[in-house]
Order: sequence, then structure tokens, then C-alpha cells
Amino acid sequence: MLEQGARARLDPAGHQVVDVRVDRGYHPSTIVARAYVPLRLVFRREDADACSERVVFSSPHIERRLAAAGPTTIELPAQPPGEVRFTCGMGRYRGRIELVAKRAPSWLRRLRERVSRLETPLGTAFVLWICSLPLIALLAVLALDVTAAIAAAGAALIAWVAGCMWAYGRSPEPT
Ligand SMILES: [Cu+2]
Repeated sequence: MLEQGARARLDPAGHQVVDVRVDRGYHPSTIVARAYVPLRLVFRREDADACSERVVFSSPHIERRLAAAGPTTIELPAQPPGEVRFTCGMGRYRGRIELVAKRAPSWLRRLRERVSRLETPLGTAFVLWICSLPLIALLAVLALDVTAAIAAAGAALIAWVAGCMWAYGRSPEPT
């Protein structure tokens, strides 16, 4: 019987949690959880089969006894994307955890991260401004007169400085 992968939930404290019922197998037997976040599994036995007594994880290698009554909590550390398998002692009950990364960051966030890796906001703004001068010069040649080109260059400098201050100020990652 195919079982839909169950998503681990985030509790109010930010822990990633999933409940697993043990009754002639693991329910759910496929769990989807976030990579790079610790995962707490709360097992509850509902059968007295020898297979429900013990659970073994593939990564990291953890082996635990499950309480006959009441919950048994097992904490898995934060791990990269991939698959973690868990089985009973002899491999008859089987479950798997799919650890998936959050979706890729937006281009805006990536740009901000890249910019924030450079030295200082003003230094970065200056470098970017220098890089944009040929474009402004090209615009001056094509469409504008010299005064307008100087104004455009001034506006570009202000825009770069403002943009870099924003990128540095808002970046959550330490540089
Ligand atoms: Cu077994």
C-alpha cells in the first residue's frame, strides 16, 4: 500500500517534529522534512510485536528501544538533503525520511548576498559606480548631452550607495 509522504511540522519553539505510530509498520512510513534542521520523531507503539521494540536509523546510526506504552522521542541532528532510513531490529518494519532543502533563494537575495561579501558598502558602491561609468558614457554619446551625462553619473553614484547600504544593512548573514 502506498502511503503519502507526511510533512514534519514546526512547533511554536521552531522544532521540527513528526509523530510516528508503530502498528505492524511505521505510520507514516515516508516523512518529508527540512534539511539542515534537527528533526524530532515521537514514536508511539500500538502493537506488541517484537518488531516494534527497536528502531534503527541509517544516518546518523542510532539504535533505540521504543517504550511499550507512551511516547519515545528521538532527536536527529540537522543534516544535509538526502534520505535517512529507519527500520526495526531485523528490517521488517521500514520507514524513510526525505530531507529536502528549502527552495532556492530568489535572485534578489542571491545578489544581496554576493554584494554583502564585498568589503564595505561605500567601497562596493564605488566599484559598482566605476563599472557603470562606461554605460553612462555610452548613453551620453547616444542620447544625452554632457550635462545630462554628469547628472546621470551623479544619480548612479547615489543609487549605488543607497543600494549597497541597503544590501549590507538588511543582509542576515555575517560577512
Ligand atoms: Cu522486526
